[in-house]
Amino acid sequence: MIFHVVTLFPEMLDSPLRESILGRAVKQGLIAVETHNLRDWAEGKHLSCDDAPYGGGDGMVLKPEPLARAVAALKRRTPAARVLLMSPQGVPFDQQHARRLSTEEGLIFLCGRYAGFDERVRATLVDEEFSIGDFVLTGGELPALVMIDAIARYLPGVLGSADSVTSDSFTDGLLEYPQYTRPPVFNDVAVPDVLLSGDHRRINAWRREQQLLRTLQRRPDLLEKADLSADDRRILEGLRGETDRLFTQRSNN
Ligand code: 9D3
Repeated sequence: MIFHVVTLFPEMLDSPLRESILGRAVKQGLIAVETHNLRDWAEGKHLSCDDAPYGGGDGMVLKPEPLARAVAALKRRTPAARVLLMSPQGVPFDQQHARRLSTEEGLIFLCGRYAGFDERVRATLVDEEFSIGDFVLTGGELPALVMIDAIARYLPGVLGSADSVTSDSFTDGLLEYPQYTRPPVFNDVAVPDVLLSGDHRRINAWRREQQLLRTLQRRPDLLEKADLSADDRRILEGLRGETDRLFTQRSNN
């Protein structure tokens, strides 16, 4: 799969793409990431890519023509590529998007900075618009990198078998269970007995219950979409009852 990133700051992407799992995937030719300077498609003496907004107001707006020339040039290279706009107004990127986009032949990421995009970029050049969450960054480069990272993990050979995508907690929609390694006691906190029992049925049951408890406590919103068995639902009802009783006791004191 080929990722094209169009940006005014192509060097922002360089070093993360050389490291660790992504770096190895690039070396092995499992993915290719090309960064492109938007200024290469700008015109005029100053090669400007932005301009003042019609109607007035602060800030600048990214001009549509350089972006259009960039998309046209990159589609000649990768005709089937989908064009993704990085912006705070986009759909919140999630694990389902990562999995779906991993089946594409190529992706073209358009990154802006504080200057917004001319609306006709959205209307005529872009297939999908993504945000990576409700916080303000200085540009779309890190979001593009985040999406590339999440998408690349799904490509065959990118992950070692130890870190498999199928065992990701987000795959069944629950948070992960607590993990422990040596020593058996650290800062007066002992490893739960069940994990030392060697009884793998009990261990698996405990881990599933911990997943449900954590998700209930930290991310109850995830439970609505989670992939839950009848057993899970029964355990969850028990946990809900327990935490409700605790809460009632505390608020009575
Ligand atoms: C919505 C705020 N805009 C009003 C003028 C200004 C603005 C602030 C920051 C426009 C762009 C940016 C830079 N952010 C991104 O380009 C961006 C982003 C983000 O800030 N948060 C989460 N996801 C993304 S994807 C692209």
